[in-house]
Amino acid sequence: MQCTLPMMKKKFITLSITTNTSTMLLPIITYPNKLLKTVSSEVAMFDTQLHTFLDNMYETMISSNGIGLAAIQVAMPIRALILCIPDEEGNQELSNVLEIINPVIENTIGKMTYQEGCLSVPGFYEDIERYETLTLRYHNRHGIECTLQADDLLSIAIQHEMDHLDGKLFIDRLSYSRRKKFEKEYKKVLKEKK
Ligand code: QAP
Ligand code: CO
Repeated sequence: MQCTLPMMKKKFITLSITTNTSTMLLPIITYPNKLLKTVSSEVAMFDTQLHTFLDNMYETMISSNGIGLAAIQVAMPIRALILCIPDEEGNQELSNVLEIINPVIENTIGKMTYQEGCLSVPGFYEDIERYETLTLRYHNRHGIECTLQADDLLSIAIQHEMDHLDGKLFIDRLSYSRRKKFEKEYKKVLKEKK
């Protein structure tokens, strides 16, 4: 008994440190914050600092009920994004998380329309046309070069998040009249929130 008490104490401290560092939520920037217009820079260092940041992005995305998040949405202007497309049961498995760094679209096939939303434009959803299928080259968190073929929702989500890396939002792709309608409705909602 005299021996187990200090051991238990040590275990408790170690666990609490791990929990604290893995659940750091980052504030999500929302429209019309000008930071969302930033053209993000390429990632050069695939170090622990990047890994911690990606872990925090994941926690932030899941806790906000998102399926995708770009680094600039949490005020970090680097070309990094994460995605977690829900499975048939709507579960977002940790094993399905994609961390995409410095992505480049290599090839595209077809077009499709999907009703998109964005954590930085909460409460608004609009039909946007995107490529149906794409081939993507990117780096993973360790700096390893990867290739991926995506279609349907994953393809759309990749294009949506890649737009963020160039300072573009899905509402920037609306026609003039639909954008005007959006601005009017969004202003009204912002006023009501105050
Ligand atoms: C981007 O969007 C996306 O308005 C990810 O109140 C969207 O995770 C890719 C969200 C559609 C492909 C298709 C939005 C959560 C989440 C909201 C999101 C909201 C709560 C958006
Ligand atoms: Co978005």
